[in-house]
Amino acid sequence: MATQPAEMTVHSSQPYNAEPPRSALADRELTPVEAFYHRNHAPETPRIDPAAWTLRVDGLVERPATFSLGALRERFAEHTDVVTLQCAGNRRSGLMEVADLPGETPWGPGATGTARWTGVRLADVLRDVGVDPDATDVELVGADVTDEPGEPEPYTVSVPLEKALAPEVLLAWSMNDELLPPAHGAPVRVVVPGWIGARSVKWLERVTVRDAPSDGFFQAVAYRLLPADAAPGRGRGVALGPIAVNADVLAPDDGAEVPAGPTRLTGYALAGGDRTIVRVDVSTDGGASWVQADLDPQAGRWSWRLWHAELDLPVGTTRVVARAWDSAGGVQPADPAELWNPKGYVNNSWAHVTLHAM
Ligand SMILES: Nc1nc2c(c(=O)[nH]1)N[C@H]1C(S)=C(S)[C@@H](COP(=O)(O)O)O[C@H]1N2
Ligand SMILES: [Mo]
Repeated sequence: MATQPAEMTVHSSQPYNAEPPRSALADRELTPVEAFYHRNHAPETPRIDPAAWTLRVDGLVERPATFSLGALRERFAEHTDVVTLQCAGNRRSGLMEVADLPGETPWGPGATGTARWTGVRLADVLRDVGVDPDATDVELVGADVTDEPGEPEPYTVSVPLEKALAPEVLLAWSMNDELLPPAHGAPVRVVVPGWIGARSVKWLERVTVRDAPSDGFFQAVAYRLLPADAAPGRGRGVALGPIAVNADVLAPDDGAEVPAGPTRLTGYALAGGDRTIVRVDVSTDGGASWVQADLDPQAGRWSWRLWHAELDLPVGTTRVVARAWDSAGGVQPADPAELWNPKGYVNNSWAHVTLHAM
């Protein structure tokens, strides 16, 4: 059944940056492609002929190789997994309420989504070409050229070899059982489960095995966590990798008017790296007391965990907050002011919506 296109909030058109409203994500294991956020750094979406596309695999490997899409599909076993992507800038607007972040996209709650991805394992491709013993990192290069570094540069990042060899990392050509759309990286994108969206390179063209992280702008300068008083610069701060435990309320919407009395609240929680979500707490008194939400089973090992809770809302305005706990006992911090950083990443402070009950 065709889904109605969601009302996306468009933050910019070139590059195209857009996010769905909470309601388009609520109560769905899979986010429809039409409602999946778009996060781009180049003004133009590459349009690549899948029949002409090739993937170059080189660097510290025994047998550098070039694969066509057909060769990838013939040579390596196909794998499908449900995986949540989340931009490191998701919920940045909450940090902007603490202090301004000039030039950064003011993402709300929607720079995240979950899809079923099909492709081959990056690990299988790397084993096929033979990785040198002194390799440590795998650079991933997209076809899109961005001006953000000051001079034109293809979108380039890297992941440590250990993650690149993990079975969950896919080179995917399909999203929710359809061919990957051009906007989401056709013909082939990387999917790096548990890691910030920036590492899941779209329009993949080249994989280079190295003995150091990529020098690409989006590895060496952007997507790095800086102390609050530091200025961004090459090699400064820490390159973000695994996602930090996060959660949000997806329904009712922030600012919604609802009938007083029992109200069903739903949302998602996502643990980063190889952690899992073990608990979600909800509070209507600013965190003085908490009730535990019910957790749905996960659609996949690397997908978000949907949760729901029934609250008894009194007439008037209630601010509802929620926080998730992961399997290492990690929990979301209360206050975005504790987290504010000069590029505005990783706002995983308590989720909140304000509801008006009548
Ligand atoms: N080639 C390329 N890959 C990219 C990007 C990009 O700008 N160019 N953006 C990254 C970021 S920051 C995120 S959060 C995800 C977004 O994927 P989506 O647009 O399919 O949601 O793609 C990542 N891969
Ligand atoms: Mo991102």
